[in-house]
Amino acid sequence: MNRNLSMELVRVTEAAALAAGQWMGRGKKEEADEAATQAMRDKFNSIQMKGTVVIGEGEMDEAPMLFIGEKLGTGTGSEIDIAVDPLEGTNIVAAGTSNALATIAVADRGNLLHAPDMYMEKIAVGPESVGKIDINAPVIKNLTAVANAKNKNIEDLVVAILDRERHEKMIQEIRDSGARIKLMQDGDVAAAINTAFDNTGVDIMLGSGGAPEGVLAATALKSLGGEFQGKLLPQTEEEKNRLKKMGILDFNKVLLMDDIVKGDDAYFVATGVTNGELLKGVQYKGNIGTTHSIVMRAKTGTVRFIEGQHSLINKNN
Ligand code: VTB
Ligand code: MG
Ligand code: MG
Repeated sequence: MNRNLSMELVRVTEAAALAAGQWMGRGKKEEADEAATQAMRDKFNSIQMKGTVVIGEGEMDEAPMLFIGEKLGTGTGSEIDIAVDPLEGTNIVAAGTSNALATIAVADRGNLLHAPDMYMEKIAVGPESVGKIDINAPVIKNLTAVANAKNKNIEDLVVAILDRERHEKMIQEIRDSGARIKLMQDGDVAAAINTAFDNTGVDIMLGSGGAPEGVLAATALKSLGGEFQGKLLPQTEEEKNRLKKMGILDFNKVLLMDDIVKGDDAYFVATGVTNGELLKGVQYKGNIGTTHSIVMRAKTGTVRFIEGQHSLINKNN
């Protein structure tokens, strides 16, 4: 892939964030999602590439979502795999809370996990804890390992986990270990990335969330030198059949970072929609929209923070 692709990709998430940010706090998550999706699709289609969505939200008939199998780009240039979440955190935007992102990951064709939109069990950590975690190990073991790796007491750790009933047991185990918790309403992509930045105050992310979000987080952590492990969690026979159709037969397989993102020619890009620990949300003033994005490439490990000022009247921005 051409390294200049990174700027093209930032335009895509910036456009989605600028569109979705208008819906902050209006209680309308579907409208926010649709605005992000449309903007993303439009911008993607102006990039010279042969892109295919391999994991995202929705399948074929669920328009206007960017569906799995959808072709994006001008149809000329390199063949690439795309993972998308035009608006990661629709409820976040509807409520105006923290950590909503417009986000995408791309890699050479065949290199991103192709899976249905279902739940995935996840564990994510930053660079210091690489090689110390195991998604199948008890919570206490992972937390002890991360505390040791980071030269912290277990009581000093902050574990990010989605506030869901399905996590009741895990939350109790975290509390029993003595570690502290950041319960999230949504936004596990941001939480996973946060583990790689000390100043965000998140040491590890645990629990299950969306599989597309898992692929996005894994690509980011590959670029950041962290670690991500996942396990797909089909809930029904129908979901198992969808997995089989996509060629995934061993449902219990631990998906290591290289199983989710093969090789290292991959990009992760996100633009903040609402304020988060790492990225600010979109700010509007008159005809100007200001965005904050992060762009990374696994191959080089370069991480760029990009602030954009966009004219909201010039439609060609
Ligand atoms: C998580 C969360 C996302 O979906 O992946 C979640 O991080 C998983 O689904 O922001 P449930 O809401 O059913 O737990 C989101 O909330 C939305 O994509
Ligand atoms: Mg979404
Ligand atoms: Mg999402």
